[in-house]
Formats: sequence, C-alpha cells, structure tokens
Amino acid sequence: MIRRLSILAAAALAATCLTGAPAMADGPEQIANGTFDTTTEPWWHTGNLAFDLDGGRLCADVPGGTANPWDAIIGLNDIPLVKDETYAFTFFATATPGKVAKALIQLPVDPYTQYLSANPELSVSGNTYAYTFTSPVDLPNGQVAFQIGGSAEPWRFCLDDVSLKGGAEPDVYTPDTGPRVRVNQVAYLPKGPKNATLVTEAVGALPWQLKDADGVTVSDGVTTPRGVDASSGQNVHSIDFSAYRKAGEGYTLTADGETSRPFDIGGGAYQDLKLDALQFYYTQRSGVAIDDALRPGYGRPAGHAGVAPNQGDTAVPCQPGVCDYTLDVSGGWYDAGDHGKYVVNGGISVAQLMSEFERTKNAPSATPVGGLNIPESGDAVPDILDEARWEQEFLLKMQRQDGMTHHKIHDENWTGLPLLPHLDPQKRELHPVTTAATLNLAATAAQAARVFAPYDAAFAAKNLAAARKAWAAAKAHPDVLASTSDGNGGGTYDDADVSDEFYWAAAELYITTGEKEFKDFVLASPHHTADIWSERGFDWGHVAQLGRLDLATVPNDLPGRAAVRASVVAGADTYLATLRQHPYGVPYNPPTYDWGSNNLVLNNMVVMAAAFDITGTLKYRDGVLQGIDYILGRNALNQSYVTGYGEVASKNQHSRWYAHALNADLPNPPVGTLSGGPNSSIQDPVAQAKLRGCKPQFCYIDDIESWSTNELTINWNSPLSWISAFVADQGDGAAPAPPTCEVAYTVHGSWPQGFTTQVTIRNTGAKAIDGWSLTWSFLGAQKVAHGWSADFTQQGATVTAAGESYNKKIRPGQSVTFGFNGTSAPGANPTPDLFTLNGAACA
Ligand code: 9MR
Repeated sequence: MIRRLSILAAAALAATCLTGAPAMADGPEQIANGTFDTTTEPWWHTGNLAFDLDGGRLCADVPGGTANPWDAIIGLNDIPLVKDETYAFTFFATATPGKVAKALIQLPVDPYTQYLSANPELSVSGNTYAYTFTSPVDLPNGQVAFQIGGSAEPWRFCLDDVSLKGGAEPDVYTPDTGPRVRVNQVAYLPKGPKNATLVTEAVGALPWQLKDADGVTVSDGVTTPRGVDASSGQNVHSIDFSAYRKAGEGYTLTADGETSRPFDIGGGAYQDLKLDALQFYYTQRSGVAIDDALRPGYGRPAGHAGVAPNQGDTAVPCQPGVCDYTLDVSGGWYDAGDHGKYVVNGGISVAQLMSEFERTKNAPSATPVGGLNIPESGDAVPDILDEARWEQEFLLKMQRQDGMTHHKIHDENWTGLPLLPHLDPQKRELHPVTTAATLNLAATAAQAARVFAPYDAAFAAKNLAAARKAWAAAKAHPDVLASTSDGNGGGTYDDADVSDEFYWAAAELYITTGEKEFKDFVLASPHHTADIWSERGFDWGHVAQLGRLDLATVPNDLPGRAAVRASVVAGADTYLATLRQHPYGVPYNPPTYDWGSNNLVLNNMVVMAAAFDITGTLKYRDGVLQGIDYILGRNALNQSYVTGYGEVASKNQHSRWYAHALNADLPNPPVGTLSGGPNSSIQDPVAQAKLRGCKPQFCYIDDIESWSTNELTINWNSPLSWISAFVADQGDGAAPAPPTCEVAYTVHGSWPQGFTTQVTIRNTGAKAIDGWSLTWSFLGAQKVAHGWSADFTQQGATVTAAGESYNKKIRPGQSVTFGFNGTSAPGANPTPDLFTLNGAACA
C-alpha cells in the first residue's frame, strides 16, 4: 500500500454499476492481499502481462494491439461469496495514459456470470473507486478480475488497496485435532517400532496404556517428556510401545486422560497401500479415456486427445514467438490438480516408479509389485513398467529434433475448478526448451533403456538414442533456464542450478552404458562427493540424490562405488539423527516447511530405506517405519495425509476433476492419494485467510482451494508408492535372518554376442541346504543362453537357477558350482549385487 489522501473520487461514485449507496466499510475483509506491501501473491495474470511490484503497488505494462477487454486480465481467485449479502468493493488504480478498464466479480468458470461489472475510468494520477453489489449466489470460489485488454496502444496499469468487505466473517479457524494422543492411524508392524506422541501441558512423565479392541489393557509404561516441539509449538511427550508385538485390529493408546484414534498392529494395510499408491497414476492419465470398469466411479472421457472443446494435445503450438512448429505431446500424466504436463516433474515421477521396479531386482526382500488393474495388465510386462511407460512416451514426445526438450505444455491461462480434462477449452501451448527438461529426459530415457530392455528392445533402443541426443544437446546448451515468470496457466518449475540434473543424467547414462564419457563426468562432478543429504531433502529441483542413490543401489562398475554406497548410509545417518531428535519422529525438521513437505519427508525416508537395502542394518529400516507413522497420523494435526488410510485422512486435495467438494457428482481423490502437506509459505488465499502465523505442522488445511498446502501430484505419490512398497516388503517387521550363503559370480570371458559365467554357492550356515534355487537379475536384456549343473528359468531380467538332483544338497561349509553362457545385450553387464537363495539374500 502506498500512503495517500484517501478521497473517494466523485467519478468513481458516479460509476455505472452502483447498486445503491456504498456499504459501510465494516464487513469482514475477504481479500487476503489487496495492499501489495511485499508480494503480489496470490494474484494472477494472463500470459501477456508480468507483475511489477512498484513501491507497494501492483503494476503491469499492458501490451497494445489486443482486441477484447479479456485479452489481458489481472485476477484473484477463491473469494467466498454469500447469497443475499451486500459487499463493498473498493480499489485504487492508475492508468498511464488514462484508460477505461473493467472490474468484475464473477464466476471463475464458464459461463463467467458477473455479479459486479464496473467500467472505471482510470487516470494517470489515480482514484479510489467504490462499488457495492449483492451476491445472488453462495459461492466458495468467486473471482475478482480486472480486464485491461482491448487497447491499440500499450499502457501501464497500477493497482492498490483492493478491498472486498462484507459477507460472512472469515472463520477463526481452529483445526479439529481430536485426541491428544497421536498415532499412526493405519498400522504398526507387529515386530517393528511403535511410537506415538502425546500433546500435554504436563512436564513430568505420565503413564500410558495400550488397549486392545475390547478395551483390555495389554501393555503399559510411562511417557518420555520431550519439551516444546518447534515444528508444532506444542509441549509433547513421546511414547514407545515397541515391546508389544501381537497382531490385531482396533488398538488404542491412552495417556493423560485421552485416547488415541484406533490403529492396527499388522502389515496387511501396506500391501494395499503399495497398490493404491501406484494405481493413482492410471486416473491421472491424459489422452485416453479412463475405464470405469477398472476404476469404478473414476471413469471419464479422454482428456486433451485432440477433441473439442480441448485445444490439444495432438498438435500443440508454442507460446507466441517461441517456435514455429507444433508437436504431438498427447498422453502422459496430468501433473497434479491442474491439466499441465511438465517434464521436470514427470521426470522424477517416472524415475521413482522405475526405481521402485529396479529395487525388486537389486534389494534383499523386495518383492515384485502385483497387478495394478490397468488396461495393459496381463501383457508380458510388469504393470508398474507399463504405467511408467505411459509417462515416458510423453517425455520422449517433448524432445525436439535437435535433442533439446520442451520444459512444459499447459493451458494459456489458469482455469477454474471444477473442470474435467476433456472439458478444458483453453489454448494449449508448448513452452521453451530448457537444459533441465533435456537432462530429465536424458536421465529417464537412460534408465528406461535398461529397465525395458528385456521386454521391448525397440523401445529400449529408442530411449537410449533419445538419452544420448538429449545429453549432447544439454552439453551444447548448458544454461537454458526456465523463466521464473512463465507461471500463467501452469507452474514455472524454474530452477537456477542444473548442475545436479547433469550429474543425475550422467549417472543414469553411465549405469546403463558403462561408457567412459559418463563415468568421467560422474567422477568429476562436485555432486559426486558433496554432502547432498540436506535436511530439506530432494525433489524435482534437487536431483543429484537420484543419481547418487542409483549409483549406490543399481549394479555398476564405477571406481570407488563402495564410497558411493557409504555416502548413502551417511545420508541415512543424518536423517535418522533428525528423526530421533524430533518428538513426532520425522526425518525432516527445517525451521519452515516447504511446498509439498510430505514428499520431502518421504524422500528422506527413501535414503534410509536404501541404507537398509545396502547394509541390512535394522535402525535404517526402523527409521522408515517411524517416518510413515508421521504421514499416517502421528502428527500435530492428528490426521493421515493419504486418502482412504486412517480414521481422519485428507480427501479434498486440490484437483479439477476429483472435485467432490465443489460438485457432488465428482469423486474425491482415489484412495492412496497423498496430499502435499504443510507448507509454511501458505501461498493460496484459503490458507492465507485461515492459517496466517501457523507453526510448520499447522500450515495445512484439507480444503480443495488450498492449492499450496493440499494438492496432489505425480511426483508426491511416487515416493509414497516407493516407500509403501518398502514397508510392505517388511512383512510383520521381523528382522531378516543373517545370510547363510555366499555367492561368487565370475564372468570368465565375454565376446560381442555373449559371455560365460561361473557361479559358486557356499553354504555359510549351520544347517544343510537340501534343494536350492538361486535368483539374480541382469542389468538389461542379457539372457541365459544355455547352462550346466543347474536348471535355468528367466523372466524379464531375472534368472532362477535350481539345483539338480545330484547337486541339490549343500552341506555347511560346502559349495556347489554351476555355469552358463549368456547372450549379450546393448550396454553394461555388471555383476549383480543381489543373489537370493531360496528367497533369502546371500552375503
Ligand atoms: O511442487 C511445486 C513446488 O515445489 C513449487 O515450489 C511450486 C511453486 O513453483 O510449484 C509446485 O508445483 C505446482 C505446479 O507449479 C503446478 N501444478 C501443481 C504443482 C503442485 O502444487
């Protein structure tokens, strides 16, 4: 706000749309930021404008040569209107040179019904304008729009002190946090850690009781006072009831006169979550009809498949002046609750799905993901890869002939809610190519080249060629950055530092090909040895961790690989230390929580899970099991962030098509959908109205309009699905038995078409092994051609060799040896990291 004499201009009072005397300006203020003191958030503008925060005013240079008022708009969404309430709408505005603008309060979606329409005559010195209107509707998401297009000449518009007073008092929002004993509302593993948090004023330890479904106390103890927790501002105690190990349903925990929400002790729920979190992707698909038979209640016509009113995605032009061609960029997943498709966000999502699959090849105890009930189910390819391919095909389409890759494709302007994908009438546009997008394509295509190789050689080859081309293009254009202001109609996903993207891409290319160029790049990158395990963790804009994790967990011959593996373990130690200090057991505790904090928590858990896969050391696994407690209810809000999991769970995530909160005919998000979770910056109006001054854990509201705290995205469900698979793999939480076998796998020779390998299994246990089958996986499309001294079967990259009648017995301390000739395949052929004998990992 600029200080000025506040005189209501006579001209404004005479303005056309007065519906009576201006209301007394004493109703509640509905506009969270009308003064522009420090920010223009959460106001938006059409793509032909840019905001300029000019001395406490919001200003914009309006281009000349547009035809209609609505060709340039500055707007604010999500203003609640109450039927029959009278509102006073006032603002100060200037125009240089003078102009007539349109000021509207309206429905944000077609037919854009106008409840107030004014035509203020703006001058260079500026005036304050005042109008009143009575709302004919109850509407949670009214829109303020200044339409400033239609001028032949360019001009400058400035706005300040926008106020809409009247209607309902904004709620004094106090979340209903239920009982003060906070638990994982879904399930603890019987033999895993079991921790809870008590919110209390008490300073000294208090007794607790664990009760079964009949209310019988089955265990008790005393709390551990933990003082005031910075992330919630609450005085808390922690409760450890790990010693109780009996599976069952409907347990509760009582302390300080409060009884927790119910929970199970058992692993079954995680088998469901493992599938649900992945099934999320099918209903995010663009370009194809969603089959209601596969997802009852979620069927819908194909979105953006080149059919009106959609204006895409089969032949999408660039933003004006960006390119002179169109691309078919149909398919892929919608990024989030909007209809945009962004390469850097798609990149990490598809990478994490492929990594979830690769983990089943390389990690002890990881079991394949079952059927996802998608159209491709029943083909010869694992469903998780079929789903990943849906996105990877789209990423490939975003690549230009020269290898550079478009950053994103989305609507020209933001659309309102609700809006099913097939009804989106907005113009679709390709945005400029960027180095970050190009490197995301290089990384994911390199990974796809190895994981798809056993199933589809042509697709694998296409990916490898695209990855190489992208790598070369990024090297030639290393600093083409996404614009920080290209955020109209879609997210900016800007990133000023792409050195981590270079590292990730080089790592994936090296793992897949084993080639020197990529090895040298990896070894020379500062990200290879830096401490990249920051408290904040990793996400779409911080991807060095993806490279380091894969170098550590996917077999390869990188010099110094042991140190790479040790560095992941060191990262896990950092997160474990954070978790142990945190009275809610969260491996994330920065002073402010970032946008999508739940995905950052989950990604830090991925690092601990990888450390467990590498070392077998239980404390890392237990860190993951405690982390999931936070996501599923052991938190300050006493709620689960996964739809359908836990007695109280997020269900109104910001989405244009799971918009049940706005249209009862539409569904809520499917079960297994993660909400982004607490975000200290609360950029959206709902959060700003209700959560101002929030402590980090309280910066969340399960409101469909709270896009900055409560959205769903493909890159948030990807760590959820990775982690839920990991937790499901822990069964009842029993510690894996120590290995009783050792394997020596020696490639004695290789030639262009093949290689010959000898494998020795030694029984290092105390008992005789009577009948064995040994399993390992190749990196890519290598195949056992013929073998000796064992029976071989192969599925995809995974080989099982079973003892024959004469060598099926291995006495303690003894060994058997068998061998095979393999068929070579493009790329590297490293020694597998993992050998599993009769289902248990060997040393
Ligand atoms: O997840 C993104 C977050 O990391 C950024 O800070 C934020 C602002 O740029 O954008 C988030 O991504 C949103 C994107 O811009 C548009 N689609 C929905 C995404 C999730 O809220």
